[in-house]
Amino acid sequence: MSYFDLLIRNGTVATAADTFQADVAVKDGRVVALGENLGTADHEIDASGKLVLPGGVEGHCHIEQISSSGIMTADDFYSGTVSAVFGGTTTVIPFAAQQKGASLRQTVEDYHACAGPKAVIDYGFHLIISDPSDQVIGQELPALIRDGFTSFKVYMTYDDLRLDDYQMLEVLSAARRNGAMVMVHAENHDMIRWLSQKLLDANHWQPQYHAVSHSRAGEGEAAHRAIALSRLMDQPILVVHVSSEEAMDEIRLAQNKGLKIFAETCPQYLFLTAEDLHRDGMDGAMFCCSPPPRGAADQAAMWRGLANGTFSIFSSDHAPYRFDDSGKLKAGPEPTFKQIANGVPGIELRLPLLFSEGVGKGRIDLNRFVALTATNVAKLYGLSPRKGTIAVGSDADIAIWDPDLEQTIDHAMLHDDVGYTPYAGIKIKGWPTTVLSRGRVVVADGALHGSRGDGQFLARAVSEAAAPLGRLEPEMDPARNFGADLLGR
Ligand code: DUC
Ligand code: ZN
Ligand code: ZN
Repeated sequence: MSYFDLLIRNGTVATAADTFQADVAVKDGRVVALGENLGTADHEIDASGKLVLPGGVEGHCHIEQISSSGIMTADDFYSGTVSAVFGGTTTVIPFAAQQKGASLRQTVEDYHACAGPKAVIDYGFHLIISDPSDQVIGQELPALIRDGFTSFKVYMTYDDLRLDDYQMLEVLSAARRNGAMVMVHAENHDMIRWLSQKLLDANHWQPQYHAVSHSRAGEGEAAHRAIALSRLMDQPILVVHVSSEEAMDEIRLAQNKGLKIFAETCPQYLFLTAEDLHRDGMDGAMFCCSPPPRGAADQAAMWRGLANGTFSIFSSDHAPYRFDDSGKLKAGPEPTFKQIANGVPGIELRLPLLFSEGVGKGRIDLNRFVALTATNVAKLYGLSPRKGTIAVGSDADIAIWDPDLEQTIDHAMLHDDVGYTPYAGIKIKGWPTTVLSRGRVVVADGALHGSRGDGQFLARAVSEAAAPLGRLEPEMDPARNFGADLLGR
């Protein structure tokens, strides 16, 4: 019997900070040593010629979630986490989504019951708040934040989810009082509503008009407004799934002023365009997501933002709906663009796509890749340093990559239950061939070794990133507004 349970030998280790040659020793599910000549272990993996990277942390995915219009995602917690781990992701943070009128606590219990017996890798939950009643804001939310649900998403659009600006301020104020990260879906609701109505009135119902109805101007305006609300409350936000240069510029401007505005973009905004929604028949429905894919200039802007730090994280926004009457075509064989479930799958390809086109083509370096896909996600959402890095004491969540493996994407190589991939036909180089979760091999050479229920729930800490700047607007500063303490903290 050796002291170590596992040694990963001869690999090139990369973290968000450094790339170096080292063996990695694991005991009781954690990394316990990095170095040379570490001795022997019960189990050894030869990583010669391979990259040894932290397993990805997926900060934005929808699993076993029923949409506000009543459509169930194709993936449950088994297929969703299996698909994730085959693509090098070892932690997922999907949503526990509150339906209007429902208790948040009950919502969380329901998602726990689904995830516990099925998840193959570790998971936490963000909350989606669609009904910020006094009970939710005053009682349920503070208690849930204490229990490790330290981030939540709010929507500025969608009839059944959207909050008005007043409600957004209430949520931001609760986040400030209790310490939580607020994720914002930023699109102008009435611009979408008006454009959609006019398009439908003119009989423009096909999938491509989805992209027309979700304008760049509407995304930019909402990002600007969300930033103003965040500034007034002195409460950081994270703008999710940024698709347009216009929204990105608003975020960059705010960051340049020193505001804590974080942002995320996704594969669909790098690899798809609005042209994909024009495909034959109803095929364009497979590419309908919100915000929609844009154009080449926006794609180039997203790459710039990934490289220059405007975006802290890269997430899939995996929102998988089958291309049949259980999903995209639930409203009938020719639904209007308003009836098509919004979302594209991407949980398995998130890392390989970014690795191939980002690291492989020199747009970002390997350390930035690790930061965007793992380390920063863990930091922003209260999982660091347990997750998202390879360091002594961290969980041994590790993906061993063959950087030279070339493949052409085809849905048959993936493990989700969606039935299609929007990225079919793209040639990629690099794939994680062995993936470990807490030191256990979950994937090796194309085979699954993990089981249902192996994943553990992660109660998350409050992240540093969610802490207010302490830079109050004059109107919110009791010393300058006749003593009124409007923030209550
Ligand atoms: N847009 C969202 O806001 N969520 C899920 C998928 C999508 O397209
Ligand atoms: Zn969203
Ligand atoms: Zn989403």
